[in-house]
Formats: sequence, structure tokens, C-alpha cells
Amino acid sequence: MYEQVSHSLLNQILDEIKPEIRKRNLLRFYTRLGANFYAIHSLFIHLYGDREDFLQQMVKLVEVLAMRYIERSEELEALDIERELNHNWFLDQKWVAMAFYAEGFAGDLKGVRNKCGYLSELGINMLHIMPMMKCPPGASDGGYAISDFRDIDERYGSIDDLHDLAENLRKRDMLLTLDVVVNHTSDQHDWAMRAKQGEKKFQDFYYCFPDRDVPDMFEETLPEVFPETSPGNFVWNEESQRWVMSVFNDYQWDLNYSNPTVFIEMIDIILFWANRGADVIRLDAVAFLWKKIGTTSQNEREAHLILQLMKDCCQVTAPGVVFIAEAIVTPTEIIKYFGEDAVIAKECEIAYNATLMALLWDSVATKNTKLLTQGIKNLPTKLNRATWLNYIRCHDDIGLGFDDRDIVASGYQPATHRKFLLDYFTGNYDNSIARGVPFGHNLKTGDARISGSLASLVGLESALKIGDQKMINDAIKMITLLHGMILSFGGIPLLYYGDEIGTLNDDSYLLDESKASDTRWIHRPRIDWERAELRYHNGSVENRIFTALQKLIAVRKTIHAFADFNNRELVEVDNDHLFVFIRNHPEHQREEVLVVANFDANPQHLNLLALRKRGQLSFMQLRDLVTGDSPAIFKDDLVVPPYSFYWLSDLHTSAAF
Ligand code: OTU
Repeated sequence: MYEQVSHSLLNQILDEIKPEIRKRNLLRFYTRLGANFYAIHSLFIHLYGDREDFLQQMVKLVEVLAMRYIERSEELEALDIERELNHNWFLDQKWVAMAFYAEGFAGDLKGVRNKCGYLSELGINMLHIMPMMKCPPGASDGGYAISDFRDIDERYGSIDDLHDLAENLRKRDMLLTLDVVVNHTSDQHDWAMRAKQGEKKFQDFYYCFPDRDVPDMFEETLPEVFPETSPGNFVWNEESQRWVMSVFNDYQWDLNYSNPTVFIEMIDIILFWANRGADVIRLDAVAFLWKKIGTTSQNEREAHLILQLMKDCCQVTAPGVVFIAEAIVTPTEIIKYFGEDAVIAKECEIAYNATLMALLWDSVATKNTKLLTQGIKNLPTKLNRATWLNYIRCHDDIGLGFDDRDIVASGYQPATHRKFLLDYFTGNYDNSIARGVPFGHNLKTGDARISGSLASLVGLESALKIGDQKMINDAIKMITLLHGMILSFGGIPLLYYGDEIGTLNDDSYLLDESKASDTRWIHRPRIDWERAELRYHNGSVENRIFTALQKLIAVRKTIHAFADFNNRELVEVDNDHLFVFIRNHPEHQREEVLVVANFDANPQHLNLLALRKRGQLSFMQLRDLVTGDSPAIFKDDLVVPPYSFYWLSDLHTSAAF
């Protein structure tokens, strides 16, 4: 948009910009800056317009964008241009992701490079390497307490190792996802150290207060994220005689985004990693970016404006890079991280689908799909150029973040139902086969979340312990079923390392003092590569899970209707154990896919005739795209075996793909 005030400001900035930038030929940079400047200026003025140094800050921001553009390699710029042309590139069904710790998965970054073959074998082509920037020794919240944002921790390797890995991935057409922890730093970060020494400039990077007045006001409405290990949201720093806001662990100090210097530093850091080869950047804990007394300081409007500004800036310098919003909040709030009132994502192109994740776990425990269907029915429609990251497990706990109204509509009472789920997954309910452990138990509110590996949560651990073949089979089926859902739902499926070979809970964290109080470590394994070899042993648990997922991933990649163009239609059926939806093909109706999943221990029936009568199904004879089978029973009355699912398509059309 052309707007005179911002345009004349842009001219003024270009006059004031450092001579070394002015002299360069930055044609592409200037066209993008011109296109985005109105938005950048409006957002920047909204957030920081009342400051006397507004103009200097604006110049500084543009300089950072330009410097990082100059630094961007030709190869990455070529990718930018390619992705600008094919701007829906990340919505394709070909992408399948996995998240892992460099250390737990492969020792270090060199190790990760050596394991690319393993990932390709499974079909993974998008890697999310958990944070590996410099952290203090001891507790660092699994890498989320960073002491130097521009360096790799020597435990995992070096910037050169990352460079080699990124180059290797590009050759393999694999994507690299890196974390940028935007909300906080370690209390050992240089900024924090200088704040401790009393430097005002750096105290302004955080929320520092000489007494309890303001902290107490905040505490009235701030919830606690880690109530057991880090109660309260402020920590006393003896050296500077200040209370410092630390919403997460005591050693994670919240950055103050009402200070434009913090914003400019952080966009510089984001672009730094973009230039080191990140295709996707995961922005951690984005819901927390703006703090306001009298609120929970989550999902504030300004947090969204900051993300929009980050996106607009990134588009100027590195338009090929997409963002993932990590906002594990209620369904109606999550959707806003794509950016509101637009067609294309204005904030983050990708967001964690915590809603689907929690709903799937509900179906595992209840063996019915009442809440799952209800929750998905109310999942708000997202923008067109935006997609979900669909996952079953990740490195964090499972929060039961359902909408209470959906719980009620499914016939349960919210508090009792949540208590049931917690008891079920922690093995405290009747003869529950799940082997999870509680996380974040809050004695004041009674809330708790769940830790545990996928395999242990679905009963594989207890089944193996007693050597019960039927239970083992059921657990494997459940693991496959859950993956079948995230691979077909619409969005990028995100697998979690170790799940592909049925990795069980790992108690060894209890021996490490810096981890023992955080149960999430029970599901952050070190891969046993000898066990992983068992994937080649026919009939082993590892083999059965690995080959099943390998097959599903390969099939997903061939199904055009699985690309994400908001082309999912939920089908409500009169069987409470089935979860049914249709994935439409944007152009060819005959290539649509009917997904039917049975979460129950008994076979379940689906009346296809009724679907046809209601006009929800157009084909007569179906074929399962995974097995290729098309038995006679696929005609009118579909029988779905226990813990199983089908990806069904028209028999005649599907023969071609
Ligand atoms: C994120 O987590 C990370 O994924 C966690 O591993 C970190 O501990 C945390 O940030 C701090 O860096 O902020 O928006 O319930 O789900 O803390 C959600 C725990 C987050 C996590 C929550 C989450």
C-alpha cells in the first residue's frame, strides 16, 4: 500500500542509513521493503510511536534488515525467489516432519548428518532440531534457557557443523527447522549479566522492579506455568536488588518487548538463523510475548502485533522462511497466531495443533470419539495460506486443553472428565494400561498435565512387561492409528523421535539432578541404535511400527487430497467410536479420500449407504489406499476392525494413483 507519511519516512530513513548499505545494489531488498514498509511502519509506530527516539529505532531496524540481506547467501536468495513464485510450497502433502534433540537422537550435529539416511528411509523430509544454542551447564530447560543466541552449544557442535548439515539437507530436498526462543533468555545471558551489574540499558531488556509493588499486581492474575519447580512469576536477584519477571523457570528471564531494542535484537537473531540455513523457524512460547497487569499476560493483542512485525520484517530479508507458532493455548486462541482478518498468514504460517493432539488422547482413553468429533467440529477454520503442525507427542507434556463447552456437549462434566484422563494416563484408573506420569501438578488449582512416551501411554510398556501378545498388537495398532490421523488430517505431520520404533519411557533422568524434578525428561530419550536395527527383523515390535509408518508416509505423499487447502469436511456419523472425515481434492472430486478411524476395542460399523443418501459420499466401490484392498464389504456396510483406520477412495480412480 502506498501511503505518503510512511513513504516520506522511508525516504528519510534511506538518507540516514549507514553509507556502506547505501552504496550497495540492493534492488530486491528495496522492492520488498517498499512493499512491506507501510505495514512495518504502522506496527512499529503502534508499539513504539510514543518514544522520542522512534526515528532512530526505525532506522536501526531497517539497517538490521539490510545488513542481514547483504549477508544472505546467493543460494538462499535463490530459494527465496523460488518460494516467492511457489508461495504455497509448505502446504504440499510431501512434507513429513520429525522433532528431536541433536544429543538424544544422534549425539551431536555431525551425528544428525550421519542419520539423514535413517530419516529418509522413514520418509521424513523436515527436521526440527530442538534448541541447541549456547546454554549454561546444568538446568537449561532442555535448551530453552539460552545464554548466547548466536552460537551453537559446544556439546552439540559448531556453526560450521550446522552449515554442513544445512547444505546436506538442501541437496536432499529436506527442510531444516530451528528454534528461536523469543520470549526469554537464560539469566546467564550477557544482557542478564549486565542487568545484574546494574546497567540500566540492560535492565530495560527485562521486567526489573526494586520492590514487590508491581510484581504483586502482576501476580494477582498471572497463572503459573511450572507450579512445582518454579512457583510464582518473579525471582529476586540479590546482585541488582531487583525482582525480575521469570514466568517459566527462575533462570529464564522474560524479555520486555515494550522496548524496541529488544524487538530489533530478536529480529536480528531470527534473520541470523535464517541465514544459517533455517527454512522454518519455530518461535517458542509466543503467547507470552506481551505482559499487562490485570491480565494473564497470554494472547495479548500486542503479542500478535509483535509477531506480525516479525513476519513483515522477515519477508523483506528472507521471504523463503516460514514461522511456526508454538502457542499451546485454547483452540479459539491458537488460530489467531496465523494472523486475523486476512487470507494469507500475517503472523505465523504454521501452528502447533495442540487441539487435535489433546482430542486424540481423549479418544485413546475413552475409546470413543465424542469429544474428538465435537472438538474438531468447533475447530475454527484457518486462513488459506496457513497450516497445522499435527502431532501426537512432542518434547513437552500433554495438556488437556479442551474447551469446557465441548466437554459438556459430549456428555461429561469438565473437572471429572479431566481427572479421569489424568488418572487414566498415569495408570491410576482401574486397570489402565497407560504408564504416564503427572507433570506440573498445581496444588492451588488442582490442574495437572501428563508426561510419558507415546508407546508407554498407549500400553506397549505394560504389554511387553507381561508379554501379552494381544496387548502388544493392540498397542502397535493404536500407534499406527494415531499416526494415520496426523498424516491425513490436513497439515504437516510432526513425528516425535523414538516413536517410530516404539521407544518406552526412560527413567534415567531421575539420576540427573538438573532434570530429576521435570518429568518431561521421561519422554526425551537417547536413541538406542542397536534397538533401531531391529526394524529390519521381521515381526519385531520395532519392525512392525517402523514399516507401518514408513508405508503410511509413502502413501500420504501420493495423495493430492492430503495437501492442505482447507479441504477437510468432518462427517458426523451415528457411531460414537468412529472418527470420520473427508479430504476433498481441490480440483478432482473423484480423488477425494474418506478417512474412517475406529478407536474402540471392538469392530465398528459405518453405514455407507446412509452417507451416500446424504450426498456425503459419491463413489460406489471403495478401495483402501494403504493396503490397496477393496473387499466386498466396502460397499454398503463398512466394518472397521479394532484400533484401525482406512483411507478410502474411489476404486476406479484410485487405481491410477
Ligand atoms: C515451550 O513450552 C517449550 O516447548 C518448552 O519446552 C519450554 O519449557 C517452554 O516453552 C519455555 O521455553 O510456552 O506456549 O506446558 O507446553 O511451557 C506454550 C509446558 C509454551 C509447555 C509450555 C510451552
